[in-house]
Amino acid sequence: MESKLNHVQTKQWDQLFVQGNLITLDAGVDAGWGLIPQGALAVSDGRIQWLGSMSSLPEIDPSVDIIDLEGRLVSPGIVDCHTHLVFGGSRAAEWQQRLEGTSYRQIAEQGGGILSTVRATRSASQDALYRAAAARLRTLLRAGVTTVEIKSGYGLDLETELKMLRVIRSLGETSPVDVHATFLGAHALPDEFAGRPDDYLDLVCNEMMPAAKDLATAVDIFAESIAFDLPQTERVLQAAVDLGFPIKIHAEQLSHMGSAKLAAEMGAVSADHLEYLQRPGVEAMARHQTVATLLPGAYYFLGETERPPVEALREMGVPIALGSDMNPGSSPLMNPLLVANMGCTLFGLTPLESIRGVTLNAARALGIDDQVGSLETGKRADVAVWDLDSPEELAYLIGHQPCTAVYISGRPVVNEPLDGPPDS
Ligand code: DI6
Ligand code: FE
Repeated sequence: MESKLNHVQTKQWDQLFVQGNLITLDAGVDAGWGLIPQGALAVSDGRIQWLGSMSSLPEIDPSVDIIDLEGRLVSPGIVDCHTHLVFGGSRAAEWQQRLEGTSYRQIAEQGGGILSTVRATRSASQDALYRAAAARLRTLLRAGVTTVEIKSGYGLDLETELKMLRVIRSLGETSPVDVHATFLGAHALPDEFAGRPDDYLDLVCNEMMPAAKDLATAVDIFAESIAFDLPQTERVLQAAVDLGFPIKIHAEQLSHMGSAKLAAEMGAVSADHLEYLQRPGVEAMARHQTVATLLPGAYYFLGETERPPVEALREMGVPIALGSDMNPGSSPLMNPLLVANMGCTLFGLTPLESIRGVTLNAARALGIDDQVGSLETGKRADVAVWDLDSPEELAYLIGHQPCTAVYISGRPVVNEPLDGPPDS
């Protein structure tokens, strides 16, 4: 170890972060937080070149840009691996209807729900969609999010699905956040195809999906009694596989259909929601190492009472990720630490499982865990700095915003001055 360190050319480092309490989440170190108290982290070309304790730091070339973390907690940047943050309109009125007793399912069956957001998204300009989504993305960034997945699925026609995907591409170009687009044309059956789901899926598979090839990096489907059934799900996922897309699925959210098992067997990178997941689905996901992406915001906001089978997932070794599911209908949630808190309080995850869920396992749900999600040499220097004392506090405090700085590829993208004592 020592001799290797001595060979490090310090002057090749662009930046050196010093005096941070690092949570590496490096699975190779231990199965825990991978804590490095009083740690340092060196970056070149946007990648982590070295990390370790201050006491093992090699001699520092004076040309290195030094960032003093002043003893703060430092984690990998947060990865939000499941959002629908591009959409038109609002569903606040529908939420009030739900508070008065109408169910999410009833609203959907009356032509509201996803279809009401489809109408608003179709009539919104690309620019208006972009501006509304950019504001939401900024909220996530300030809260420590460095990578985000965003789904289409509120267009449900070729033109609007592509409009959404172009908005997602623009967000990736203009925001420092690393943005991953997922095509979700099979989110609901649009009005004009009422009673003709197979005709709609012809359009999804034969026209929309090939057209989305340059704009999206994965394909998702809402498999549910109010959306698409099992044979329809298989058809859409097979078309995606044939086009070379990684596949994801909204599975077992409101009822059990066996869709998580199907998707796992078809090689899905993740199956998401999973409140009604049963044992055979867990087993298939374990066998295929499909990531279980749990979305406690939707569980909370819909007043769901069926909990995903966390104990079975844990026992069988299924990797568990957490996402915000940020969307106007079932989870208008833009706070990743609250997602982690809900993972603990609502689903029974440990704070470590929750934080791993919004970092390393979320990266895995996007197939990019070789790039981001933990602090390890060779990975992108995506780093969040927190004004907190211990790692558990990341998932403990509710509604506080302790993120003081965010770096993406080593570049400072958020830098909040700490509130010090008043000047005397
Ligand atoms: N499940 C969800 O939670 C979101 N989509 C889905 O398939 C909700 C979408 C919405 O209600 O607008
Ligand atoms: Fe969703």
